[in-house]
Amino acid sequence: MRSMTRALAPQLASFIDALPLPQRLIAEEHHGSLVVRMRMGEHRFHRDLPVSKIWGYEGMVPGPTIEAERGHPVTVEWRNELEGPLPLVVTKAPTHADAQGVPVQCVPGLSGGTADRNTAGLTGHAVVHVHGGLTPAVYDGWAENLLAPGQSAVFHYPMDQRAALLWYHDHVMGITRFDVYAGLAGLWIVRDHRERELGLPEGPPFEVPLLIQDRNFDLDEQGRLTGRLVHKTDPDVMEAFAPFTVVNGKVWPALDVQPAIHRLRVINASNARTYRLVLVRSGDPELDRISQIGTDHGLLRATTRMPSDGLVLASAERADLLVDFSDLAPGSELTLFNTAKAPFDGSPFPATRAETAADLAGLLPHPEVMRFRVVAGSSQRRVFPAALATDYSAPSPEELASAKRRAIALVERELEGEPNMLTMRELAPVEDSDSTGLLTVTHDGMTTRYRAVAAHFEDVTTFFPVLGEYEVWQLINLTGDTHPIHVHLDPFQILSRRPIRYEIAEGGIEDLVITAAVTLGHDPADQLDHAIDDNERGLKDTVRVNPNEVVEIAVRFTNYSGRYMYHCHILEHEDRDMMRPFVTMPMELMPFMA
Ligand SMILES: [Cu+2]
Repeated sequence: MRSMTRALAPQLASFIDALPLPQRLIAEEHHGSLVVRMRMGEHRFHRDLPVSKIWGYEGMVPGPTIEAERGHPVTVEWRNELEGPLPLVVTKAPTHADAQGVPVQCVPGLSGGTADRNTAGLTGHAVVHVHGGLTPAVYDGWAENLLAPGQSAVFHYPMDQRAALLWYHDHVMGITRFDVYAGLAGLWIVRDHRERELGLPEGPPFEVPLLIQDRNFDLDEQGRLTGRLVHKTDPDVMEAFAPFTVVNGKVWPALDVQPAIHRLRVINASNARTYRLVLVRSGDPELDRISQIGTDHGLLRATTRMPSDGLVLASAERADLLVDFSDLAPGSELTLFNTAKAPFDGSPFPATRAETAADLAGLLPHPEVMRFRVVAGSSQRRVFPAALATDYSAPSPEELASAKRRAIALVERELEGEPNMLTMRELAPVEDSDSTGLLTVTHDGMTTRYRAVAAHFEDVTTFFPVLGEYEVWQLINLTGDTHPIHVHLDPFQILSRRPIRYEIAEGGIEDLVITAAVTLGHDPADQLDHAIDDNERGLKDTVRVNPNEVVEIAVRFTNYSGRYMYHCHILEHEDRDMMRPFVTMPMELMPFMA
């Protein structure tokens, strides 16, 4: 393994390009009425790369940042003006590693793969979802309600929700991973009175959005990078993990900062890669410089410190950070590193070793993310209140006691001649003790028996949450990967994260037959602590479910009835059936449901 932990020489210089700030599209300046076109564009991901063809909102990567005010509805006419074909090469390399033993996902180029023909023919069907939006079902971007090139749709967003960093991205059934990878993603910021009361930085230069993605590019005959986007998988790994980290559309950029507190609005907008971010100065981690004030759906109740290993963000998770540069002299440099190997399984990695986190076997050839350079400016030190949000509380024991409980197993199905398929099973408790093909969950000597009642997206809907009522959803991970599970519509709160042991019978994961025994309790060989981080004690819409773990979340849908989706936000999983519908209903209609 010695050769596997070496770093690869980067083919692009790091910290050269200035961090771009996405164009702001402030809804109030347009009376709440916006037009956003999806267009083919040309984008330069790095000074030394040729231009890449992309599909982007307004032809840009990322798209414009839409900024809205709480309580002021926004209307967007989404115009699909995409021109095909899909501007990236999709390939599955024939081997997991190249002749030198380097995993093919750590290097550019097709690695012997051929261009996939079906994706090469895609002409640009699209549907827009505002992730984190409390959006009526008809405007939520149902994955099958597509706009063909030349078509458009007007979506109404009530914006009756607290301030938060949301994002909008493509959500087409089966090809979200390609459309988002091609560039169809942008930020959406909701602002409100409470944030202004706290005096938080708003807009440049002290509020800086960081949209983090990983991208790969093709090579020409001479081995030079061409700029053409490459989505590469291999026989062992069905997710695309790319070697180049891109922030706001630039590979390994740098940002000049004044000696002051900066508010970083961070989102992991990668297809599959999880990041564990560590800020390093002169070789040492400086996580104390950072405090976290918000998560997916906005402000936490109180400022929290970074977890000791660094800030973990799986696909679609967000963090609102205050970073204090006020004591630093001009010329100081701080570098953000990623220490999470891929596929991520929750394994710890000490922040002190962040600079040497490169790990080829862990598909992390270059841990660099970006750099901050302190420049001259009047040093500003401000103290923000420690108490932040006052508008939410944990569900009460009474509310939880009467809550409807639902169970979902995250499973891995072996397929002939293909990587395993990661997917989900909705479970229903059974009384009949003679049945076989069940999943059992044993806790304190009590065993609950479940059968799988839905496996695929198109299987019958089994979740009908009642508006206004709490439900407890139990996510049971029977796979070796961490899955970021995202629920559309209202945010949820994490109730518990507990270790499990489990045994799956030989061939025990079939469509609607799961033969497995789960026991609550810690396996001695399991190194994870299965704790809820302080920064997860807020309003979330995406939660990491680690291996050997069951996570319980309290969900409560409020205002909108209709058909929505929940899914793994690893786009390669979502696209291959790790996604299911649910239908929210007002209480008074429940007696009429068949
Ligand atoms: Cu997943």
